[in-house]
Order: sequence, then structure tokens, then C-alpha cells
Amino acid sequence: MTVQPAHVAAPSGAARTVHAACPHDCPDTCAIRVTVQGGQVIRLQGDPDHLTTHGALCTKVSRYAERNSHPERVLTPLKRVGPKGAGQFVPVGWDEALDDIAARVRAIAADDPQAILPYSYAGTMGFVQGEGMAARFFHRLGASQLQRTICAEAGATGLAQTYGATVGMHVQHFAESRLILIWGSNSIASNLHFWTYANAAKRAGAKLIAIDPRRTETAEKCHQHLALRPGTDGALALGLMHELIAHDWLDHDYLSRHVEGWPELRERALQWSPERTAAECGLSADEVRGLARDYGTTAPAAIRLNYGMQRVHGGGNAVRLIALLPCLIGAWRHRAGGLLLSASGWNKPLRNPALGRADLLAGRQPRSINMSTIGADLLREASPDFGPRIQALVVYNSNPVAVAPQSAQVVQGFAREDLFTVVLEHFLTDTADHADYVLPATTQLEHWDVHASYGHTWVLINQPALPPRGQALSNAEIFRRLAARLGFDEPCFLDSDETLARQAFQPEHVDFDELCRVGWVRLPVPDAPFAEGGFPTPSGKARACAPDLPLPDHVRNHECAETDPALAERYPLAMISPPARNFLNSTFVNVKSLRDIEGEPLVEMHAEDAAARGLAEGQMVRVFNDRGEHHCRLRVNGRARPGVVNGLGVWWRKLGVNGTNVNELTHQRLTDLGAAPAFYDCLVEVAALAA
Ligand SMILES: Nc1nc2c(c(=O)[nH]1)N[C@H]1C(S)=C(S)[C@@H](COP(=O)(O)OP(=O)(O)OC[C@H]3O[C@@H](n4cnc5c(=O)[nH]c(N)nc54)[C@H](O)[C@@H]3O)O[C@H]1N2
Ligand SMILES: Nc1nc2c(c(=O)[nH]1)N[C@H]1C(S)=C(S)[C@@H](COP(=O)(O)OP(=O)(O)OC[C@H]3O[C@@H](n4cnc5c(=O)[nH]c(N)nc54)[C@H](O)[C@@H]3O)O[C@H]1N2
Ligand code: SF4
Ligand SMILES: [Mo]
Repeated sequence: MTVQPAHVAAPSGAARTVHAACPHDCPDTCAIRVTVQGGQVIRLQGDPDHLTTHGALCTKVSRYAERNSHPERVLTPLKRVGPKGAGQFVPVGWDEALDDIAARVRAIAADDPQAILPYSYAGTMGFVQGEGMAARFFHRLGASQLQRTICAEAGATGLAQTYGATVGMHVQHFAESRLILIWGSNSIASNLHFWTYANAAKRAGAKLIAIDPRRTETAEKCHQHLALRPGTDGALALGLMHELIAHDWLDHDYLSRHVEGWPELRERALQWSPERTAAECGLSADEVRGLARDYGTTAPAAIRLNYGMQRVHGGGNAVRLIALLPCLIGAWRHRAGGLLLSASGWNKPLRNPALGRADLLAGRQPRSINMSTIGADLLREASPDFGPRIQALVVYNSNPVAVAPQSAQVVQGFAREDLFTVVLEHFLTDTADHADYVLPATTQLEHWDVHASYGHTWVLINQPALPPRGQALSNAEIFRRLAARLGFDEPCFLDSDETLARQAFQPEHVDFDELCRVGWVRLPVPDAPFAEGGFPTPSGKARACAPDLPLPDHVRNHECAETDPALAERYPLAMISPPARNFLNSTFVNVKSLRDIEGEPLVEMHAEDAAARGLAEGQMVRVFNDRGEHHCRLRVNGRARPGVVNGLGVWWRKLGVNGTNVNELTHQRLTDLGAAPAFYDCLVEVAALAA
């Protein structure tokens, strides 16, 4: 039996509740209940019956109805009338917009379909409105492929090299840990439901230690905070190993049976005395020793690693080193010991290739463009190694003009008059402002979807609660209509959104009817998955090194005093730009009640650094380097460590004082593994802004 969407099945006047899922790029992937009456959402709450959601949503998504009914929602297709980037549009009908887009796409594809590039990320993490019908469309077209690296690829690659897949502990078992290292994660802001479990462990007597350059709201609530220099996590992991070896806090049995390459790793770690480690990390040698003692002598010990620490040159190697720590002490033997960075590898094997239909490439192998270098790539001319110049972009579920590194180049690329850009959106974002056509997309309350999580082990359904506002269509429907206009006559282009939802997972693993009835299906993952080894590597062992895998090492930032002293002379401050708590990347920046909590774009600085520059709390400053200049308010609020400034992201450029955000300052150099951006590996200087 299929559960009907509320707006279809509800007798007029009666309240009805549907199962929904939070669509955002957040490890918590909450289960939601939406109650609708008379075409209005009357209640939107975390599902009390879903274990990890336990009835609670974050502040942002509690305001989802406000975002949905926002007066600035795009409700009709819009066609550009002003200059590129000016955000001047007139409403047009769907037929006119889609006919014109199809004609432009057809003309470019006739020459070389690789001149067309899809650009999407995790505005919704849903399988249907993400790479469902869209993937079919671009595969059939033979468009360029997109390397989706902007968030997690350094860490995911490092984790998979070590364990064989992006897998780890169950989030709920952190409640039973005795020691939790919260490493590169502001959990209260960006992993709230993990924090609930960490807090339960704390109440039961566990020790919590935050490893983060910034004194976050999470670090404040831990027993200890180690404010290391950005990009030195690999060194810290090696220094911890040194102490674990020196004091013989090792699980020799686990190491010998379940780890490949331990002798080589041991040799390398022995080069990292507490003093050397401390000097590299900007910590004291006693802090390094104390952390190692806690980690080596407390069981079960768990690490909640998160992506904040891998947005630097050496992010991939650092994840490899940290992921080996639980193997040294045998922490994996207990279900409340080990490490969690990502759980997505538990659901990946259960996904259904019938959803994206890579077979529609029919033997073609289009080039692949890295989304993190979109600024540079939009400006590249045709060449034998690059291929054709990018002539058309179709953007959905992403806001690259705000979120991609080195905005000056990104904006210059999007402003090309000869580039044909289509943006599927809810709002006129910085990216939509640069479109030739903006197409109104449905929201999570208005469409079907299926979700898996990178922070827990359930699959969730999202049933539509409301009819689409205005003329909005789902992403899948927009690509379906474009496919019809381009004459793609394979039957898969007729599949409805609900059919796509059914196809997302292999039916023998996820029973769709149960998914609709209950709201979620739990994946069969063992409680303590690596208690007896059994990593999903060829040997079943965790891998430090192997003939095909070099030993991990500490890799310094692209931009730091040791790597580039001349640059550090001019720009002595390291800038990190982690998320603001009440935004989700650049989503929600236009929701007034949330923007009011965040206030305005700001940069946090240590009191000594402010004094050295004659700067005071609350004044307006320019943050600058060779790439650009960003104006914002200075906060001397005790959250920044010396030598590091924190520019909280990711604001809309057009709401910035000088029409910029922090990405005006970041660069497009990539990480050691995974070809990801190094957002938090960035030198700047700060000065007063002349009145
Ligand atoms: N409220 C909110 N929640 C979010 C998001 C959001 O924008 N807002 N974004 C979502 C997305 S897309 C993601 S990927 C995740 C991101 O969430 P996380 O994976 O937790 O990553 P970040 O928030 O980037 O950074 C986490 C912490 O790492 C610290 N950090 C920065 N550089 C370093 C370093 O070199 N070493 C160490 N040890 N720490 C460092 C930062 O100060 C920050 O406090 O959160 C998701 N959840
Ligand atoms: N300086 C700096 N830059 C960063 C980061 C940082 O920490 N610092 N974080 C990076 C990270 S981790 C990430 S993941 C990226 C995130 O970058 P993006 O994935 O681009 O995320 P958002 O900025 O949230 O933009 C998502 C857009 O998708 C739209 N959207 C949502 N649902 C739908 C839908 O169903 N259909 C359509 N058509 N549109 C929809 C939303 O309205 C929103 O405008 O940013 C990166 N950029
Ligand atoms: S953003 Fe994260 S914490 Fe908030 S509702 Fe969504 S999944 Fe839950
Ligand atoms: Mo992300």
C-alpha cells in the first residue's frame, strides 16, 4: 500500500500527519512529522519515535515552515532581462522557459555535450531530488561530469584508505563512552543529536575533550579544550602515537591481527616527541602528554571526528592518522569505542544503480570537472587537456557563487555574457542572480524523497505535505520535462517522483512500504563492527601502509609560516571559516528570524592580535589578502586563539557590507587526498576600515 501525500488524501478540514526527513547536509538526518490542516503546516516536529532524532529538531529546521512560506520564494520561471549578475528578471511561462532552454542545450550538445556542466551539491541530500532524474538526464546527454568534492572528499578518501569504506561507530553508542574526543567538530552547531549522546556520557562521568582552534560553544562545554593551530591535526595524531608507544598503552594483540603497516607507522610516530608535536600544533608539551594519557588509559574511548579538520592541505593524511588511533589502543573492541567520521559507507552498497542510470552514458566517458575549482574552470579556454570551454551550466541544490572558494574568480566566471546558466532554486541567491533562467523548485514539504544519512544508520522517507507553491516543480519533474523536449524516449524518463523514491534502494534491503508506514528503515550494521577486525579492506585489516599505499604523514598547510614565510610576513593571520550555528551553509541566511540571531558577518580575533593592530571589539574591519577584501565586524569575544581569526560562514554576498563573504579570501588549491578545497588553509591580514 502506498501512503498518500497529505494534500491528496486529507478530507477537507481534517488534520493529517506525514513522515518527512530533514533534507539538509547535516549528519543528523532527522525524522520529522509534519501535520497539515487546511493547506497549512500546523505542526512540524522531530519524530519522537526515531531513536537518534528523539523528537528534537534544531532551531533552523524548526523554522522550515517560515522558509517555505517566505514572501521571496521564486514562484514562476524567471528570464533574465538585465546584465549578467544583476538579478533582473521577468516572469515567463514554463513552456517558454523550457522550450528555450532545450533549444540552447540542443545546439551546444550538437557540437559537444561536454560543454554543458551540471553543478549540484547537497541543498537537498535526497536521492530523488538530488542525483535521480538529473543524473539520468545528464548521463543521456553526455554532459561533463561533476566531481562533488566541496565538502568531505579529503576526509572520506583518507577514511576509506584506512578502513576500506566510510564507516564507523553508531552515533547512539557515544552515550556509553568514558572518554570522547570531539575533534574538528562544533557539535552543538552542526551535529546536535550527537551532542545529546555526548552530553549523556558526560552526565554519566565521561570526560569530553574538544580539539579545535576555535573556542566554540561545544568546546566551552567540554572538560578540556585544546586550541591547536589549524592544519596541524596530523602532527597531533603522530605525537599521541609517540606517547602511546612510549608508555606501552597499546593493544598489541589488536595491532598484530588487525592492522597492516604498524611497524612502519611506529617508526614514524617515534619521531614525534611531545615537544616537537607541541611546537608544530601551538600547544604545550603537557597538553599533548595529558591527552595521550587520557586516551591511552580510558576505555571505552571514542573519537567524534568531523570535517572541520580536513579543509586544509593535509586533511586527507590527518584523517588517515587519526583513524588509526583507535586501532592502537584496541578501542574498536567495545561498541562505545572507536571513531565516527562518516557512516555513509554503511548505506552505499544498498543503493540502486537503477536510480542514476550510468548505463545511459552508453560507453561515452565525458570529462570530469572539479566543483571546487569552478572559478578557474569557467574562465578556461578550450584546450586539448581541458576539452571544450564550458558554455552552459545547470545549477541545482547549490549556491556556488557564495560557497565555492575564491569568489572573485567564481563571480567573474558566472558573469561571462556567453555562458548560458540555468538555476533551479527556491530563492534568488547570489548564484540565481547570475542565471539566464531561474526555475522555481519545490521544497521538502512539497515533494517526495528518500534519504540516507552520513551520521547514522537509518534510511528515511519524505512524503509531500503540501502542494507546490506557485508554479514550482520538483527538480525531478523539471529534468523530466527537459528530457521530453530533447527527445529522450527511454521509458525511465517517464518515472514519477514516487517511482524514483521506490528505486533509490535495492528492494531486498529497504522495503518501501515499510518505509512509508514507519517513516524509516534501520540498516543491518553490527553493534561493534570492528571488534574482531573485519574492516572492509581486501585484507580485512585497517591499513597504515601497504605496497600500494604510502605511509601517512603530517602535511603542512599551503599557507603557513613554515611553507611560505614571505606570504606569512604579509598575511600573518590564519583564517578559518566554519559555519554559523543558525545557517546551513548558505541556506537560511535569508530567513529573517535566523539571520537576526546571527546578526551580521563578523570575524573573531584574539585580544593580543587586536591590540597589536590597534583594533577594538565591535569596530568594522577589512580582512584581506592578495585574492580580495572582505568587510565585516570585529569580535574580540574570547573564541579566537592567537594568530588565528574565525570568519563565520557562509553569508550571502549580496548581504555583505561590501558585497562579499569569506570566500572572497579563500583559494582553489586542493587537499592532499580527494581533490577537495582547503577553505581553512588561508592567510589574511586585518585592518581597521576607514570610516
Ligand atoms: N548549523 C550548521 N550545521 C551544519 C552546517 C552549517 O553550515 N550550519 N553545515 C553542514 C555541513 S555541509 C557540514 S560538512 C558539517 C560541517 O560540520 P563539521 O564537520 O563539524 O565541520 P566544520 O563546522 O567545518 O568545522 C568544525 C570545527 O572544526 C574546527 N576547525 C577548523 N579548522 C580546524 C583544524 O585545522 N583542526 C581542527 N581540529 N579543527 C578545526 C572549526 O573551528 C569548527 O569548530 O556540518 C553540517 N551541519
Ligand atoms: N568559506 C567556507 N566555504 C564553505 C564552507 C565553509 O565551511 N567555509 N563549507 C563548504 C561545505 S562543507 C559545503 S557542503 C558547501 C555547501 O554548499 P551548497 O551545497 O551549495 O549548500 P548551500 O549553500 O546550503 O546551498 C544549497 C542551495 O540549494 C537550494 N535547495 C535546497 N533544496 C533544493 C531543492 O529541492 N531543489 C533546488 N533546486 N534547490 C534546492 C537552497 O535553496 C540553497 O540555495 O559549502 C562549502 N563552502
Ligand atoms: S539540520 Fe540537522 S539537526 Fe537540524 S533538523 Fe536537519 S538533520 Fe536535524
Ligand atoms: Mo559540507
